[in-house]
Formats: sequence, C-alpha cells, structure tokens
Amino acid sequence: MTTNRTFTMIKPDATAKNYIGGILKMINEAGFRIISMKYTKLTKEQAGAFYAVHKERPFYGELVEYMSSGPIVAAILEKDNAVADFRTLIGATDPTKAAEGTIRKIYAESISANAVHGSDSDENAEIEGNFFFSALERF
Ligand code: FUP
Repeated sequence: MTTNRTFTMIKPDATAKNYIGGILKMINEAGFRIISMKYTKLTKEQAGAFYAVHKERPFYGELVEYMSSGPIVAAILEKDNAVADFRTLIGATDPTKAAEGTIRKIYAESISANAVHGSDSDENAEIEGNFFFSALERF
C-alpha cells in the first residue's frame, strides 16, 4: 500500500538549538503539508517503545537517553510520495554522509543527534503517526 503521508520528529538537538523554524520552513518549501503537529517531550519508556525495533542494536540505550533528553516536535506530513521524498529531503542518517542541501547536512550534529526522524515505509509512517496522534488529531 502506498500512502501520501509520512511521520517526522524534530529531535532534541535541533529543538535545543532553535532550529525548529528553519527545519519547518524547509519541510514546507519542499511541498509537505502539516496534517498534525505537537511539541512534547518523551519519557524514557516512551522513547524506548517508539524505537523498540532497534532494541537489539548497540546504540539503543544511547538513542533512548538522547530522544528523552529534551523536547521534540512530532508531525504527520502529506505530499505525493511522502515517505521517499521526505527521506531524500532529510538525507543520510550520518550527517557527514548526507547530501548537500539536506536537512541533516544543514542542521544535524552527529549520527545519533541527527536533527530529524523520517519514517522508512508507509507501514511505519502509519504506526509512528498513531503513536503520537489520536484519530481526532489526524484529519
Ligand atoms: P534513519 O532511518 O536514517 O533515522 O536511521 P536508522 O533507522 O538506521 O536509525 C534510527 C536512529 O538511530 C537514528 F536516527 C539515530 C540512531 N542511530 C545511532 O545513534 N547510531 C547509529 O549507528 C545508527 C543510528
């Protein structure tokens, strides 16, 4: 199934540095519409649940600590081909490998504190959006 929605988070490194406005501007200018959005902070338990797929990875503990270390912006975005186009807009996980002009190239600090999240499939976009937003908040 292909949908026209994806899910993103602006991560704690980027909110701490006042990059929210700059990142949202890039997202809007790339043609994504904001469907749902909230500014919030994850507990360790919530961050652990969100990243449960990475439980066995060596960086899981650090990832959970980091993602619960400060506020984040969570949003559902809409555009044709949203998942793939958003992955292109954010660039590679490691900002040193991200293409010029991508959000991570411009705003990310490191491979772990990499400014933004973008869903990697339509299925995960749906799951991740549902993690943060109730049916009433997804219109
Ligand atoms: P991405 O889909 O680009 O966000 O990357 P992954 O799903 O592979 O990783 C999810 C998150 O785990 C990254 F955003 C940051 C963190 N991570 C690390 O901290 N170290 C790594 O070596 C790889 C990922």
